Amino acid sequence: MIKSDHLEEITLKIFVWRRSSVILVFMMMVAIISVSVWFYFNNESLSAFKQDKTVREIHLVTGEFKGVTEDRTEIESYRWDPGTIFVEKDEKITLRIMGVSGKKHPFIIEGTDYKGIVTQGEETALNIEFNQEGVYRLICLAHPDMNNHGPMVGYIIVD
Ligand SMILES: [Cu+2]
Repeated sequence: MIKSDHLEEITLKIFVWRRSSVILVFMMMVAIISVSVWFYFNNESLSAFKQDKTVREIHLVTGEFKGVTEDRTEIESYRWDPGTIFVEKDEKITLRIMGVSGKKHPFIIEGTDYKGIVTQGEETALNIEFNQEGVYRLICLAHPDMNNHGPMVGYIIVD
């Protein structure tokens, strides 16, 4: 009898221990999941906020200079305005170029893969980022020099 009672007590203890450990494990899992979910959403909102804050917008327009020489020859030159912009190294920039003068301006940023087309009456947006300091030229391929209604060349100073 004594032996059997003792065994019962042990069985009960194991049962109690097991039950409480199951509850403990369950509560820990709930806690871990809650914390993970909180971090997941919190991090996402933080990074979204950070991104919005670090992308700087720079606005340009396409302009046009016109003149008449003494022999009454009309001359003109398309321009990016402003003609020089300053950005930080590794800074995230959105260039927004509004087409005011000239029908189409296909362009490249020399030394990079960045390119696009600015069309009259429309805005062209381009996300750019430079990992090396230097002076980068924004060149309109239709008006690159004075013989082609240019030079339509802008300068991006990365410092
Ligand atoms: Cu052009």
